[in-house]
Amino acid sequence: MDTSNSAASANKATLQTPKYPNQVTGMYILARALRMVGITNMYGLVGIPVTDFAYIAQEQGIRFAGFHHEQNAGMAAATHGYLTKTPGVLLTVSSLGFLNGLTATANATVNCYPMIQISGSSEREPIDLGQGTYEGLDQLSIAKPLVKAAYRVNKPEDIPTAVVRAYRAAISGRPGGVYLDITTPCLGAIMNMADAEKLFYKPVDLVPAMVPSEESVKRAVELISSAKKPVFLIGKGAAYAQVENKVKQLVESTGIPFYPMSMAKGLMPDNHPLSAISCRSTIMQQADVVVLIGARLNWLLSRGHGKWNSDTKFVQLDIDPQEIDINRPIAAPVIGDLDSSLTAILSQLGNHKTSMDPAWVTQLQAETKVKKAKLDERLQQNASTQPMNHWTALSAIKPVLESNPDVILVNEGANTLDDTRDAVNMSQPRHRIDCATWAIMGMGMGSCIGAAMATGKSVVAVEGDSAFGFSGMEFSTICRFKLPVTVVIFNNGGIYNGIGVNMSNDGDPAPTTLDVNARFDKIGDAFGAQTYYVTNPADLKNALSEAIASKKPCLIDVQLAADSGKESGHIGYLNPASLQNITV
Ligand code: ADP
Ligand code: TZD
Ligand code: MG
Repeated sequence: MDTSNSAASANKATLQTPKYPNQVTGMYILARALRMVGITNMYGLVGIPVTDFAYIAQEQGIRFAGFHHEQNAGMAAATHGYLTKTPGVLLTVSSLGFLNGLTATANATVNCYPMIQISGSSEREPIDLGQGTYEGLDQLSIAKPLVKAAYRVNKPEDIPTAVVRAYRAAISGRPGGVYLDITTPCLGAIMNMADAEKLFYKPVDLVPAMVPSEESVKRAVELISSAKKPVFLIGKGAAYAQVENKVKQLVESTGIPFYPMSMAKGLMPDNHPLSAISCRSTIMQQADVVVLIGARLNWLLSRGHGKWNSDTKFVQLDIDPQEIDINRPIAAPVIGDLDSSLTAILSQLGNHKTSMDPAWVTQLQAETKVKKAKLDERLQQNASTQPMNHWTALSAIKPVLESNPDVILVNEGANTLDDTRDAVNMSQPRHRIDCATWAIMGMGMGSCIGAAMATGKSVVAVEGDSAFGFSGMEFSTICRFKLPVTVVIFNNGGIYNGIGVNMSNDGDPAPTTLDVNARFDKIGDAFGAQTYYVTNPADLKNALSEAIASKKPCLIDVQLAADSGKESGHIGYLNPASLQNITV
């Protein structure tokens, strides 16, 4: 007899035929409240005190994805939020489970992704008195500085209000991570069902439009119209806001070139005639007016300094007034949601003539042509190198991904990130998800799962071997949920590469060294996936095409040379300089 199965069905029966039909718990109220605001998915890892809640949520129609580690579940929730414009939900247990998940909630906050982390917490009194209770931790205080908003719920009557507040906080204004702390006594508290029913309500206008002032729009339109060398600089805020149609109209009606940040690639096709994606330095040095559309002038844009021309004037379209003037004076801030701001700008621009110098566009187009030829040559030159390097592998991957534009690309690593971003053209909005603002590793498998579940689309992850290690165990989750996800691992045997030299000669691996002979494909075998181990570009191309077409979990271990890749990829200059001779 299969005892585990009968135990599972007995458990289910108990849940579906409550012992006390007229009474409900805080757990039930929480599941219902989440459904009332439209939550359909939850990502997490259960245990005391949230196991039964996850079962009840499933029963209430919320798809629950159970993970091996909370950080990965949190990355999935954050990606779900980014792709759907509704908060992704993460469920964690108390203490370490909460802390593991909080890393992802903090990362979501930094990236402006809407998500809600719901964590069970121990009863208050022994925590407040430091009496050593089970998984006791003052979670609310720890979460507060790292998230957009944090609330604790002590009474079941307060749950619906708390859920609506968390939802509004995650999504309104600049999106971010919200923490909802629900105590064990609250989850287990019993209420009369009729009284509980009265608590639920459908909130009105959950995502209110925020319309910019007429004056700010006028100022921006005048500046754009007066520019000789203008550029639209598009960030992931625009991808999140789903304003691709308005951006297209803006670019095409004015003829002004655009430059996308990494996750805004594809909002306008990278190979559009007005794409200036290869002309970053020229834009920084020569553009006279740059219009930031849902992009921050943060470290990814040298904080407005470095190569930037000190005379460049900025227009900035953002929802957050506190984003203005933080690194450079902003000549024309337009504060509002992007949809409203772009609508207003488009309607006024029609009445203005632009002053753009036509030579500006031809100059950028000529530079784009030269840069494209250089990239093609680089791919060509490396196309048959043995053992493969990053560019050999990308010469095989690029045509496959570009001919499957509807596949979502997840990408992390150092060289694996930089080279894939530069090599693979995107042509659809929100089809590139990467390490983003904090440049963190560990978003890979969670983002694949969140992207596949939120959209139903196929996903390909291109992962460095180090990057994959942060969340690799979740390949098992991809398999359990039978998701159409292909994970491609670039194995060069280390962080940046596999040739680091240990300066003590004690026989231990160097700090950046992993294992160039590791067979990652066998991890896929363990979970029943289709797997491939490839050592040449022809096999890689076939494997990737077959894997995408299968719409099943697949893992491709790509053997690279240990000396492929340089320290920190493109951002080695951020390292403090050492006076010693170090081989990485
Ligand atoms: P990137 O990394 O692509 O440059 P950032 O994450 O730095 O993008 O910037 C995104 C910006 O978009 C943030 O400043 C955020 O406040 C803004 N933003 C997010 N959603 C909206 C929206 N709906 N309307 C206007 N601005 C938004
Ligand atoms: N830890 C976390 C959470 N984020 C980080 N960014 C790092 C450590 C440091 N780091 C990078 O910035 S890139 C990287 C690490 C560990 C991995 C690079 O190696 P890889 O890719 O194998 O993923 P390449 O192709 O070998 O460069
Ligand atoms: Mg590596």
